[in-house]
Amino acid sequence: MSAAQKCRLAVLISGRGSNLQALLDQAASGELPVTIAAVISNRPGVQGLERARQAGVPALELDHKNYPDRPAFEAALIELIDRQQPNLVILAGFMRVLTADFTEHYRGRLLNIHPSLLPKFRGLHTHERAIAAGETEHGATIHFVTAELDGGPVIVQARVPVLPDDNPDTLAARVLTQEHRLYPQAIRWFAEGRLRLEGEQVRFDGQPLMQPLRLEDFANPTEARR
Ligand code: NHR
Ligand code: GAR
Repeated sequence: MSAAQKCRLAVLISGRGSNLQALLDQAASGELPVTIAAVISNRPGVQGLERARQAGVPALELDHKNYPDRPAFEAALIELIDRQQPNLVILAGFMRVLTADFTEHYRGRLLNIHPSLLPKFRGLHTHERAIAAGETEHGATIHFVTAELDGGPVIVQARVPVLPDDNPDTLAARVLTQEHRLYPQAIRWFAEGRLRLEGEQVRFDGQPLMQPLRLEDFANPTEARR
């Protein structure tokens, strides 16, 4: 990728696509120096595909139910993704576990957003579990994807308080607002060449990252940007 050539993204989704929308909006406004080459959903007819079409981005369906097993689905998925020639592959609410063959193929150029402060609460139903555990703080994490589910090297996190009256939906909404700022920031760093994976080590501006970056150390308050 030369400076003149924008980072090409393939975005993988399974549903609503609100994180995708944040990327589409920032790519359109020029805030995010990327080209969204395609959006791919393993579930047909989801809202995220419509969001892509509205933005003039190719919206592709690859229904996992049409394949006999995970490896067969993933072989087709790899072929479809590679045809888009992306520099970076983004999981944005993508809900299928990926095999090591897939994660190795895209090692160092595959990111996920997970709705918890990893390593806490890997897997599903994170908001419900954070409340049940009595956490006072929760959030979202961007990490490089490896074969270990939600276990790849962490890049950056956004934190929110858990309030006494929260239920999983109110907490999820608070986290989601931060997700929409968190993913564009991490992708911008990757597109600018500031972020890379070296072995198991994340490097940011050439330095090994000893702990996750914190979004609040970078992002301006929304008010200040207006
Ligand atoms: N694959 C690997 N190898 N590593 C990761 O870190 C991955 C991954 C695939 C998806 C996203 C993830 C999350 O952030 C993700 C990270 C789906 C499941 C799951 O159990 C778990 C974690 C994540 C996504 N999916 C069920 C399955 O059988 C299906 C659930 C459904 O369809 O509703 O694949 O949380
Ligand atoms: C987001 O909260 C994302 O962090 C989470 O699903 C939601 C997708 O919302 N991802 C996972 O739970 C991955 N297993 P969106 O489709 O509106 O972006």
